[in-house]
Amino acid sequence: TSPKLKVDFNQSTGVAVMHMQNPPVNSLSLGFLTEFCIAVEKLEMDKSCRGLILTSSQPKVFSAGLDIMDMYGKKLEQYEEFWRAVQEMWLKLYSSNMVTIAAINGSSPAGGCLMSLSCDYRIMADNPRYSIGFNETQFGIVVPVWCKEAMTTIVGHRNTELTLELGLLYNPSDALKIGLVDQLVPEDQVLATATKTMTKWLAIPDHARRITKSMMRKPTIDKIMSIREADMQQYISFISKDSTQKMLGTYLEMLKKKRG
Ligand code: CO8
Repeated sequence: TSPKLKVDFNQSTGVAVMHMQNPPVNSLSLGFLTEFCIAVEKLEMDKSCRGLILTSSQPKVFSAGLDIMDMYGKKLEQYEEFWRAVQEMWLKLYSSNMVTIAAINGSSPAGGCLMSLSCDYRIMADNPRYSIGFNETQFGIVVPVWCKEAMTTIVGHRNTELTLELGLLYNPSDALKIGLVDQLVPEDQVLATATKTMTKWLAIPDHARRITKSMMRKPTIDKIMSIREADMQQYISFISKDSTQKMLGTYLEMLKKKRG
């Protein structure tokens, strides 16, 4: 199979640009997540890499979120393996020592939004056709507690409550208003702006920035690590329920019918 990521690492700037390329919509499948975690770990271990820009090489979509096919009609062991990879992706990105910037050049629902929220800074294309947020409850599923925790630290309790309960997706200007993204730029300037922003972040002495990032994020990470197994059990029991599977099946049908 062809690689689902293209990583361009610039030795002279110390910045890696990671292009997600899992057609058609960069869904976070088990295969994608596995490749993603390995790639991030490799960059993390390379002392010369200080910054990571995450973007999409698919038109119009940053990431469609978790791959629903990995959550539908599978065996318990497969649900477990998948969820382990989802937890790992979040932990790796949220706790990264690198400066991480999401260059959101398309729609970014659900898991795509989580990925963006795990970064230090979010720049989104100012195109009203794109949306970002958490639509899970709309099709009958519930985000994990660590997703709620991470979101609360960024947009506060009230915005998180409204978004998660109603399953809201925001257009870029509304996302900016609640602080779900930090900056909007014209579509063709997303990557260039991310690169410029990265230079600003990298001008801060690494050790001071890293210690500060850890100070801000460690309480959330520790909290999540302590409930990791409980979160796994909760996911498996929720996803394998007949009623959940039925709703996912209906949602998948709806997604596929949309084109015809
Ligand atoms: N998983 C699997 N397949 C998908 C997904 C997905 N998340 N999203 C889209 N696809 C498929 C479509 O079914 C379609 O398939 P086909 O070619 O066979 O018809 C193909 O990808 C292309 O999709 P679209 O035609 O819809 O592409 P567009 O460019 O028109 O739209 C969007 C792109 C906006 C990304 C749109 O596809 C969309 O809204 N997708 C659904 C997004 C979504 O609801 N994601 C939620 C995933 S769940 C999640 O991330 C968190 C779960 C929390 C854990 C729960 C614990 C219990």
